[in-house]
Amino acid sequence: DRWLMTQEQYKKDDPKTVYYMSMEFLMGRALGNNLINLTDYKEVQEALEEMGINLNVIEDQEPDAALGNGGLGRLAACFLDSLATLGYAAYGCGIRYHYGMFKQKIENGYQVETPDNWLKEGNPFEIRREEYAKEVRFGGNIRVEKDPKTGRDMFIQENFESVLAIPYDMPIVGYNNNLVNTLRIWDAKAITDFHLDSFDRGEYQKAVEQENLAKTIVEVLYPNDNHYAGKELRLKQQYFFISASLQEAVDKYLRDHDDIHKFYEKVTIQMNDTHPTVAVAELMRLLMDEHGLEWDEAWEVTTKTCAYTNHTIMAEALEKWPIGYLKKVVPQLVPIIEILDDKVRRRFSDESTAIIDRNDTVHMAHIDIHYGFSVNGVAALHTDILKQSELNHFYKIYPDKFNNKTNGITFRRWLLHCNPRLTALLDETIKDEYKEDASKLVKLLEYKDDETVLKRLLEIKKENKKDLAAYLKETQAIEIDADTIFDIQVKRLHEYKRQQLNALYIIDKYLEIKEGILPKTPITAIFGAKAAPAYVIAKDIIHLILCLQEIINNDPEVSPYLKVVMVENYNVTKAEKLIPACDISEQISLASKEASGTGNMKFMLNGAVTLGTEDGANVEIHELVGDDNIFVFGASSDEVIEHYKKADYSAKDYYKKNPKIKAAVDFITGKQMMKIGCKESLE
Ligand code: 26Q
Repeated sequence: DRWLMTQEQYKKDDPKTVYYMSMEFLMGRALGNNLINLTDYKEVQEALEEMGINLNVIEDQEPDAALGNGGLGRLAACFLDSLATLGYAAYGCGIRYHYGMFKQKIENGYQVETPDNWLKEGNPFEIRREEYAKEVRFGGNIRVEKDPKTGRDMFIQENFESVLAIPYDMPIVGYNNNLVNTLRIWDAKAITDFHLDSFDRGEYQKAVEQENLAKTIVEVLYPNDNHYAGKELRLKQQYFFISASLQEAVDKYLRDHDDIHKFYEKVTIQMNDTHPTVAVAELMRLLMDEHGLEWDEAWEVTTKTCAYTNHTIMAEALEKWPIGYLKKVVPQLVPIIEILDDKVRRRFSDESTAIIDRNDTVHMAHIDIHYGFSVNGVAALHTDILKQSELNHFYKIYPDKFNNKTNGITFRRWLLHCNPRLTALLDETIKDEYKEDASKLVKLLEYKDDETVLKRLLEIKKENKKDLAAYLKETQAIEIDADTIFDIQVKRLHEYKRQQLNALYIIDKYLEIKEGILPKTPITAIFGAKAAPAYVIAKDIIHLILCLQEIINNDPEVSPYLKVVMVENYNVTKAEKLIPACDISEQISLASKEASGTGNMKFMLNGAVTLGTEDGANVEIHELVGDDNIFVFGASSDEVIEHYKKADYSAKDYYKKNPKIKAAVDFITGKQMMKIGCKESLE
């Protein structure tokens, strides 16, 4: 009822609508979060309790909706919660992958990937909307014809394959405001039923191919995080959900408005990284071919509608497509992209801002920057780096387009739902404004010398740690002690995030303990991380951590003081259990590389101290929480960038000069590791 009411209200009020376009929405579970946002969690919990049913047990039946890799996908999910809570008319638009992020098993010291069949038992949190189905066309060739009336060139797509895009809507419940927005994810269905109506041979073949295309297109999420893989199927996925979403955005606008020239007054298309960039060309195409606008008119509407968020400066993550791929998959966009390139080249001679480069490769970020009205980074430092180095050429041309939007997290999932004990204490002390307005948390400072509140905080942390210990015992048969320091690094495995640095620290501690130098308080080092299946070094680092777990936990001299735990299959639900139980939050990326980070915020909110570098949003967290709560080390981003420029950093020199570093590195290839079958490639 609230969902329908919200949509009717939007229809009446006619506010501007934002379409958040994202290849990923890492939603996690819906049940507990929806109850929290409806402010019905406690009541339902108590009612079930009276019936002898534990709500947690019911929650545990729900699989995570893991339609994302990591930070970028989880950010999209947090934004949907916040947009609904703040009363914005917003849609999330994405893909209904039949298989989400792979499940990670640990077998004999290695990561093994298994498929995530999350829809196996049905999904009660979605409604199929057959009535909004859209046709999406792929491939074929383009015939140019003069329109006899206008004399304009018309681009006609022939010999294409079609897929029917069918939307499924999931409710996004706002917190305590009776509003419900929509996440619309598209599934694919073949248009022709080849059993019935395709008798002649050519048609039959085509029908089979279309059936196959529909099946493969939404089959699985690409499991790469912060790494570009130029796969044709990925491009098909991108065009599939973008074309369907834009067709619906335009149709919806025209149901209530008659002047398509003013589309931008009521619609913003926000692109989550460059993955949805075909939207720029597709919107141009729809406006010209389907709605009769001239090039200049379509251009004006498009450039006032589209906006782009950048999430990385790393070269290996920048999306570039050979024009040949685009000709094969989306030939209808190629003439448009060529004109977009031509216009840029006429205005700016600088090769570095071209859309199609000399090797006939299309730079997706360049399309977004030239043809969108906004380019934002995701933390102050990251935006500065974009402006001053990575995208400096563009910043000089379009200084006003660049802006910062430091990432954030929803307090509903990352505090109210995952940490009911801390929530209760906050409710008792600072009441509940902070649930909708994070800045109200500062009120807690009034209690900074209040012994009873401080004691409660310690007790809450201890209880959460006991819960985590019980959970790890039950799920992985690992025993840890809640009286030790829980030192946690959970995030995707990536060299720049430096789990290997944490591993070296653990080896150093191990060697110290062996020499009789004991830590004041015993340490439990906890990791959780998935490696992209083809990322060999990342998999080696997981193997290293698992070998350390084996050696250290089974060494009776060391294990009373140090233990290592690799949590299997780290995901949103496990994050909700780990984060409230953390003492030390590891945020140790090589400065300049982590655009923002969002785990850093979740841990800080739940009362862990941070050990981190001056990277991403750590910088802003540092300014807010001060030196008592975040312990900063390592090179600054300026220093790192300088080292790259001069190419003057030699890891080997540190290895040679520093005996502790040498001992830790040598341990990795030493006898003990080989004895437990640790593979030699770690060398
Ligand atoms: C690209 C092409 C082909 C296949 C996959 C991809 C791909 C997929 C996912 C490229 C990048 C990603 C994910 C990037 C990501 O998660 N970036 C993170 O975004 C967070 C939210 O802004 C930041 O907090 C992190 O710092 C940033 O690493």
